[in-house]
Amino acid sequence: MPEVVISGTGLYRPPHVITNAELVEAFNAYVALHNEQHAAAIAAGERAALVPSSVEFIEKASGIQQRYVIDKSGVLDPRRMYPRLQERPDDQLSLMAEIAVDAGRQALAAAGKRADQVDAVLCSAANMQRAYPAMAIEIQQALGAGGYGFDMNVACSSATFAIEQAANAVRAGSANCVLVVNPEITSAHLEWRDRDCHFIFGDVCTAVIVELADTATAADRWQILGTRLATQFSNNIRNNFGFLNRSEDSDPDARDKTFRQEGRKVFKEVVPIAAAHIEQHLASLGLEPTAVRRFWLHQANLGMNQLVVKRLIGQEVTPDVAPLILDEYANTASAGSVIAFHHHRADLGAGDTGVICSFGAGYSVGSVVVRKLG
Ligand code: CO8
Repeated sequence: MPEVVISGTGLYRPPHVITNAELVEAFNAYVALHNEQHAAAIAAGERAALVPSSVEFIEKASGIQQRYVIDKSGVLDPRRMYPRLQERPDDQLSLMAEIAVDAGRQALAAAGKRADQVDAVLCSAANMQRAYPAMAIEIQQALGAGGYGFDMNVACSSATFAIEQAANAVRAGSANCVLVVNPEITSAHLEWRDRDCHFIFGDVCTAVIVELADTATAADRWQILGTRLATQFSNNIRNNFGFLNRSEDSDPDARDKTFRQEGRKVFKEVVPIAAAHIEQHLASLGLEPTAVRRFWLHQANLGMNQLVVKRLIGQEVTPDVAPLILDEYANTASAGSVIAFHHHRADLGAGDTGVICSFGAGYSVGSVVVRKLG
């Protein structure tokens, strides 16, 4: 089997930051407006009053301090509470493609590759902006890449699942150099009016170059020792938005048409699944968890990551072992573990081993075990 490496990464970070204080202020203004507007129904017991959010809860429960978003004004407008984005004509680059091209160009530069050396583009994210043509094909054209492109979605595991598809394509010889992009515009599918989840997500796009080891020229190369994917159906994280909605005459603004979850159940159920998955994957490669220099984990919840790693290595988890980026970026769906890998690998040396691992809706878990080449 030919060796496959990750030879470059890129990161598009949106221009606007929403701090927890700003978020809570807007949410609480929305709550006050709502309760005032429905005062009679609330007093008659026909409708429940909404309850304010708090910065203390958000930081204690999740570890999130702020998030980046493509549009801030719409999200923080208590009379709107979702981003304000401009519809674009068909002959203009679409928004998801635009941020993917930005991240993709950075990854190409890091890998020392020209776009025309890319022969497959995988656009893998928790939400696609349209049904067709595939976002990946628009990105392929905008970059000037060759070969083929396709979209895929495994929610928060979209990036790791795509890295496996890329590595397999390179091993099988159907591509030599694959660009994986993860444009996550989570702000457009988050219910900012729901106290239980309004703080969770942020926007971002990551990009990864996966190529044949023989043709990789970057100094910073990470051999893919193995990938492992697993899924197990659960309704605990779900979004019913879809192409059948119109035919079903359902309300496009109904609560089930945006992200919703049973957060506590997800926390409890996914921690053991993720820890066992990583342990078994490492064992299949003849590796002990304690031999892993760094875990670049899915970034949904600080406590969740600490528990997963503690189960694996049996000791308190330091940022050196499992770096955190969710304090700055919040949960960026599939991009989180790749952002951690992007920001926190430069200090590792030749021979160091690490695990990129995602977990989330599906349920889905994907792990990529990598070793830095000298
Ligand atoms: N402010 C103040 N209090 C609050 C708030 C708030 N904002 N929200 C809830 N509370 C209250 C609750 O009402 C509850 O009160 P009480 O005890 O009186 O009933 C109390 O705080 C505790 O509430 P929870 O049990 O809900 O709180 P948790 O400690 O469980 O924390 C979390 C909630 C942070 C959501 C936590 O459960 C968590 O992080 N779970 C893991 C979630 C996870 O990993 N999800 C993966 C999701 S992402 C994914 O797979 C991608 C999907 C695709 C993305 C699509 C883009 C949008």
